[in-house]
Amino acid sequence: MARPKIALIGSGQIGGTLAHLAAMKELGDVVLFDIADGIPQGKALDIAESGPSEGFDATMSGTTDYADIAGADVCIVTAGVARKPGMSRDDLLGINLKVMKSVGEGIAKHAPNAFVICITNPLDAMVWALREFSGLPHEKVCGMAGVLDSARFRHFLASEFDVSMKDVTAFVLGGHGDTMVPLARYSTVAGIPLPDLVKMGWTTQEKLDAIIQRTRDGGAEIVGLLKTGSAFYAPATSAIEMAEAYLKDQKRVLPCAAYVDGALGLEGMYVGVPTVIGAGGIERVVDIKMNKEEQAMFDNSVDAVKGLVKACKEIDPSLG
Ligand code: A3D
Repeated sequence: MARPKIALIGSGQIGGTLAHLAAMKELGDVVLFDIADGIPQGKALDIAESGPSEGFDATMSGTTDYADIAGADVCIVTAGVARKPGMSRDDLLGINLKVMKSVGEGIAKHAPNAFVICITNPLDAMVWALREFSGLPHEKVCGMAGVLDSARFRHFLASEFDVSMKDVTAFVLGGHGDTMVPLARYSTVAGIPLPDLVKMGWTTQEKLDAIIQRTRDGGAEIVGLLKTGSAFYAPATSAIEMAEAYLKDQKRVLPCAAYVDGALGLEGMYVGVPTVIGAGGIERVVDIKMNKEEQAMFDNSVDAVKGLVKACKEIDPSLG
């Protein structure tokens, strides 16, 4: 059986890291695409030359021609611009919306059967626009944000409790922005919910609140340190986790920006929710129940996403 084909649309910081990770995990043959001629070809050759030492079997190629992504099983989209210090994710909207149009059309023409994972910011609006421009089925187009935001939350919690991060599960829902909703009640250490751990004296409510805020600001913290761009190692790892769930039909339960129509009281929109990812793409949205306070935070986040989608429609009336 032929190896799966993974097309990476955008070969910048995240795109290059995605290619390296996909190779190391032998998820399939990789095609790096970018409009900046030389970058995808150079990164593909560099990673291919790490193959003999690492011992992976996967071909790497770079291109500026959409025809080369033909028949891709997975497309991961990072094309566009990233944040610099002082910019919010929403500042990227106008530029990246135009990029989503060309990417959506390229995927529709050459890889219409792919499972598409969008990473380009502002995430929830861009994944919606990418789906509109590509016309692919909703369950085959999703966005990566919740896995990363939850991983950041898990990392901070594991450090606070001095336990293995393997035993920390966490849930972050809503839009990928300042309004994201880390859900303490559904986050656990080996099944013990965070509010119980506060009662047990493992941490204080104040410390937990600070960790939740640090999770919300997790992207900005890295932008502030790097000064030249935004995070790329953890975002790439998170998207690879989703791609692997699809390619291996793992039925992973992962939070991601998915099309929700009916669940969680939402009607036909993309936002961060718990999902099941398997060979069918987004196979299910987990319709969790929130308490009043959580629901209010989620509603606020949903409104922020709706505002961004409205702005997209104003910029490009064809999105109607
Ligand atoms: P960067 O290193 O700048 O790479 C972007 C690449 O896209 C560059 O190589 C560009 O040449 C290329 N590009 C620009 N326009 C096009 C086009 N029309 N077609 C194809 N390629 C194009 O950025 P990055 O890799 O650090 O980040 C990529 C995106 O991910 C940005 O929008 C970030 O804001 C976003 N991001 C999202 C998260 C989430 O958690 C959702 C986290 C981190 C970054």
